[in-house]
Amino acid sequence: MPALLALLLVLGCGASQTPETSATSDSEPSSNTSEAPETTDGRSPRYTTRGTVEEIREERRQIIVHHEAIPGYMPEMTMPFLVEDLSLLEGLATGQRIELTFSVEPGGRHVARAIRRL
Ligand SMILES: [Cu+2]
Repeated sequence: MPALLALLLVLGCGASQTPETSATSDSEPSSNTSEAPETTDGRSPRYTTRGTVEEIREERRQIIVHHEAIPGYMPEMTMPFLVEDLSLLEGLATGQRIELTFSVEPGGRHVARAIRRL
């Protein structure tokens, strides 16, 4: 059930694009050009939003966050973010309010880059 829920959440995300059918590595994850995203290294777009920690899945390097609307990118929703750096999870618990910075990687993966407790 949780796995299915997560899948549905991923599919419901604003930047959804099927990785398997769009395997061209240098194509943009979405054609949304209404608002230029903040970038730090000229590669992956980054966004910062606020939200609430819904679930922490350290063993899957995943955190489920209910985030606020991100103008020009995504509406308010609950969705998973990949956590490559597990130290970002230190001190976090379900229900914690956070400010989250994430990047959008090729294939539409959303990777947490910074998490600040509010
Ligand atoms: Cu989202």
